[in-house]
Amino acid sequence: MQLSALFLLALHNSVRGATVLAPAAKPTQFVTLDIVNGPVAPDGFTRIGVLANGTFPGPPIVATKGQTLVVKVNNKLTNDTMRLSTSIDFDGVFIDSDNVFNTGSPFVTTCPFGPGESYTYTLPLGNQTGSFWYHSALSVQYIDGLRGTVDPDDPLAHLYDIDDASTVLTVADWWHNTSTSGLVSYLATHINPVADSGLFNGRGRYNGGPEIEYAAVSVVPGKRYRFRLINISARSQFFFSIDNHTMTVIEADGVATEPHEVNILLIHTGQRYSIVVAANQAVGNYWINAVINNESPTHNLNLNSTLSRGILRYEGALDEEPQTPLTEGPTGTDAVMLHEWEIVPLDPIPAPEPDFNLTFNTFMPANITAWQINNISYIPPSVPTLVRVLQGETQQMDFNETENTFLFPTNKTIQVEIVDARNEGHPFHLHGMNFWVIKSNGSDIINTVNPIRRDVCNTGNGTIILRFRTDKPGPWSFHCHILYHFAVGLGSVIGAGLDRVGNVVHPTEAWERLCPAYDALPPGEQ
Ligand SMILES: *[C@@H]1O[C@H](CO)[C@@H](O)[C@H](O)[C@H]1NC(C)=O
Ligand SMILES: *[C@@H]1O[C@H](CO)[C@@H](O)[C@H](O)[C@H]1NC(C)=O
Ligand SMILES: *[C@@H]1O[C@H](CO)[C@@H](O)[C@H](O)[C@H]1NC(C)=O
Ligand SMILES: *[C@@H]1O[C@H](CO)[C@@H](O)[C@H](O)[C@H]1NC(C)=O
Ligand SMILES: *[C@@H]1O[C@H](CO)[C@@H](O)[C@H](O)[C@H]1NC(C)=O
Ligand SMILES: *[C@@H]1O[C@H](CO)[C@@H](O)[C@H](O)[C@H]1NC(C)=O
Ligand SMILES: *[C@@H]1O[C@H](CO)[C@@H](O)[C@H](O)[C@H]1NC(C)=O
Ligand SMILES: *[C@@H]1O[C@H](CO)[C@@H](O)[C@H](O)[C@H]1NC(C)=O
Ligand SMILES: *[C@@H]1O[C@H](CO)[C@@H](O)[C@H](O)[C@H]1NC(C)=O
Ligand SMILES: *[C@@H]1O[C@H](CO)[C@@H](O)[C@H](O)[C@H]1NC(C)=O
Ligand SMILES: *[C@@H]1O[C@H](CO)[C@@H](O)[C@H](O)[C@H]1NC(C)=O
Ligand SMILES: *[C@@H]1O[C@H](CO)[C@@H](O)[C@H](O)[C@H]1NC(C)=O
Ligand SMILES: [Cu+2]
Repeated sequence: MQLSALFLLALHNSVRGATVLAPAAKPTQFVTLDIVNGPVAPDGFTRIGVLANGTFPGPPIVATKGQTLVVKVNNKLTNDTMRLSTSIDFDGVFIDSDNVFNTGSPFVTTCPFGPGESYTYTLPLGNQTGSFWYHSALSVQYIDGLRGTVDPDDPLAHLYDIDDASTVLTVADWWHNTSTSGLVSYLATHINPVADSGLFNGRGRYNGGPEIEYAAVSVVPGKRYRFRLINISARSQFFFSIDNHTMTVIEADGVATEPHEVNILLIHTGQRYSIVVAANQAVGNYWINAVINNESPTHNLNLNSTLSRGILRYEGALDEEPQTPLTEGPTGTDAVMLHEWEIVPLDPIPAPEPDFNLTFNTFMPANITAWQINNISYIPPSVPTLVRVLQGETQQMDFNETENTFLFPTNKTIQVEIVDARNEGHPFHLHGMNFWVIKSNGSDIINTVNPIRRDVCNTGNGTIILRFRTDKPGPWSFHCHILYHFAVGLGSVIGAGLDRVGNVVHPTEAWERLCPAYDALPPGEQ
C-alpha cells in the first residue's frame, strides 16, 4: 500500500516538471486486493456488492514500465446470493506464453478460487504502457461491482501536464439487482437486462432516486490533462463529451496513437482511451456528459441517460453544478465523433497477410436465449482448457464442439471476420495480446498498412475484420465483453500452438492447487 502511494507521488512530480526525476521504480510492485461483500450506493440505492477493497470502482493500481506487478487477491466473499468464488482478469495486459496460467480466464486457463482462499497473480509488464483495468472474470459476477482500473504509466509527458490517480475516469453501468437474478431474467425473457443507472467515476442518478452529488474532476486553468477513460460497464456503451472542450485521443486500449482531436466519442465495454483535455476555457463548471446508451430503456424505467454525468471543475470555480442545460453532448454538424478507422498507432505495424481465415457468424435464435458463433453456443468445460492441454489434449478432436476452440499452429497470422448481421454490437475481446483492426464497424475501409491495434473491438452493422498472431502458444479466450452475452454462449478459445504449450508453460504449484480446491467446494460456494 505504501509502495503504491509513494509511486503515485513520484509519477505526479515527474509529469509536472520535465526536470523533476521520479525515483527509479522498484522492479517488483506488490499489491493486495481483498475481494469482499459490502454495501455500496453509487446512485443512492444501497445494495450489497462484490467489491475490491470495499469500494466501487476498486482502487486504481499504478505501475511503471518494466515492473513486475504481483497482485495477491484474497477472496473474502461471504454472501451466497452472489457467486462466492472468484478469479481476476487484468484486461489488456500482455501475457507471455509461459505465464498464460496467470490470465485468470475461468475454465480456459484456470479454476476460480473459493471463499477464504487467495491467489497471487504475477504479471511482468515488460515495455507495455497504457491504461488497463481489472475485473472478476467469473460468469456475470463483475456486474455486482468487482471492477477497477490497472494503470501502468506511460511517460509521454510532452503532450500533457498532468496524469495521476485523479485523471483516471471511469464510466460504468450500475445494477440494483444481483447479476444472478439478471441472468435468470435474461434466460426467461430473452431480454438483455438494462442497467438502473450510468455512473461517471462511481456516481450517478436514476429516475426517482436521490440527488447524489455528481463526481467532479478538478482542473487548474492552463494545464493539459491526460484523462484515462475506461468503460468498466457490464453491458453499456457510453457517448462521452465535455461541454466546450475538445478531446485529443492519444491512446486506445494501451496502444499509443497519433493525436486525433474529437469532441465526442463512443466507448464500448472494456475499451480504454487516453484523451488530452486542455483546461483552456473560462474558470467555471462544465458538464461532463457520460451518456449511457442502452438500446431499450423502456425495459428499465429507472434508467435515464441524461442523469449519467459528471462535472469538470476549474480551480477557482464555485462548488456547484454548471448552470448550463443538461445535454447529451454535441449533435449533428457540431459533433466531431471519434471513428475507430481514423485512429492510427504512433508506431504503426502493417498487418501481416493471413495464413488462416475464420468467419464468426454471431446469432441468437428466436426461441432460446443462447448466443451462438457459427451455430454453437460456448459452454465452459468443467476442466479448464489449459489443464487438459498440459495433460496432452492438444488435438482438435480433444475439444467438444461446445468449447468453440479453434486450433492453429504457432507463428501464424489468423484473420477473423465477425458478422453481426442484426447490428447487435458485440465488443469482442482477445486475451493476452492485441489484434489489428483491418475493418471497423461503420466503415468499408480495409486498412492493412497502419491499422489500430487494440484488444476490444465492437461489431455491428455488417462485419469487422481482425487479425492476430499465434506467436504465444496457449489457449486464449476470445469473447464478447458484454457479460450477459458471454454467459449465454458468445465465447470462443483460440488454441495457439497447443502442442508446444507443454514445453513453455510451467505453472506454479499454487495454480495446480486451484482446480482440486474448486472441485471440492460445495456447489453453493463455487
Ligand atoms: C487493499 O486493501 C488492503 C488491506 O487493507 C491493503 O493492504 C492494500 O494495499 C489495498 N490495495 C490497494 C490497491 O489499495
Ligand atoms: C446478501 O446480499 C443480498 C443481496 O443480494 C442482501 O439482500 C442480503 O442482505 C445480504 N446478506 C448479508 C448478510 O449481508
Ligand atoms: C523493451 O525495449 C527495449 C528497447 O527497445 C528492448 O531492448 C527490450 O527487449 C524490450 N523488453 C521487452 C521485455 O520487450
Ligand atoms: C429486480 O428484481 C426484482 C425482484 O426479483 C424484480 O421485481 C425487478 O423487476 C427486477 N428489476 C429489474 C430492473 O430487472
Ligand atoms: C458551451 O457549450 C454549450 C453547450 O454546447 C453552448 O450552448 C455554449 O454556447 C458554449 N459556450 C461557449 C462559450 O462556447
Ligand atoms: C463498455 O461498453 C460496452 C458496450 O459496447 C459493453 O458491452 C461493455 O461491457 C462496457 N464495459 C467495458 C468495461 O468496456
Ligand atoms: C430524465 O431526467 C431529466 C433531468 O432530470 C428529465 O428532464 C427527464 O424528464 C428524465 N427523463 C425521463 C424519461 O424520465
Ligand atoms: C483469406 O482471405 C483473404 C481475403 O480476405 C484472401 O485474400 C486470402 O487468400 C485468404 N487466405 C487463406 C489462407 O485462405
Ligand atoms: C428453435 O427453432 C429452430 C428452427 O427455427 C429449431 O430448429 C430448434 O429446434 C428450436 N429450438 C428450440 C430449443 O426450440
Ligand atoms: C458437447 O457438445 C454437445 C453438442 O455437440 C452438447 O450437447 C454437449 O452438452 C457438450 N458436452 C459438454 C460436456 O459440454
Ligand atoms: C516462432 O517464432 C519464434 C521467434 O521467431 C521462434 O523462436 C520459434 O522457434 C518459432 N516457433 C515455431 C514453431 O516456428
Ligand atoms: C450500416 O452501414 C450502411 C453502409 O455501410 C449505412 O448506410 C447505414 O446507415 C448503417 N446503419 C447503421 C444502423 O449504422
Ligand atoms: Cu455481445
